[in-house]
Amino acid sequence: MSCVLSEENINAALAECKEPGSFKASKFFITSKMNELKPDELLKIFEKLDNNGDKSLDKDDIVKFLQKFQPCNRLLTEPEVCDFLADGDPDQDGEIGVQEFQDMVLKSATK
Ligand SMILES: [Ca+2]
Ligand SMILES: [Ca+2]
Repeated sequence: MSCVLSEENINAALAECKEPGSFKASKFFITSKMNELKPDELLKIFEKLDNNGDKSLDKDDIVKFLQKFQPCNRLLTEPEVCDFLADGDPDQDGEIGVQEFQDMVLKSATK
């Protein structure tokens, strides 16, 4: 992760969602400055988040989202995972594809 995002911005984003229930994907993307990355940089992050390499993020991938930035972080709660999917899965197949992920992150800029 540190190859595309600064440690400082990641830490700021993680600090905002320490408490279970406080994670909001769009807020995380803005604070970490992930929404200012280029699509190919987002692809690198996507590949790290995709545990089983099937080119989509399902609930099992998303629950570990914070741990991909720092292994000591908590898992996301069930409602946080559902919110994440509601934001990033417009075709509602239960998974976030590469294009959906890039759209989700980049549109956070205007919120
Ligand atoms: Ca996956
Ligand atoms: Ca989808």
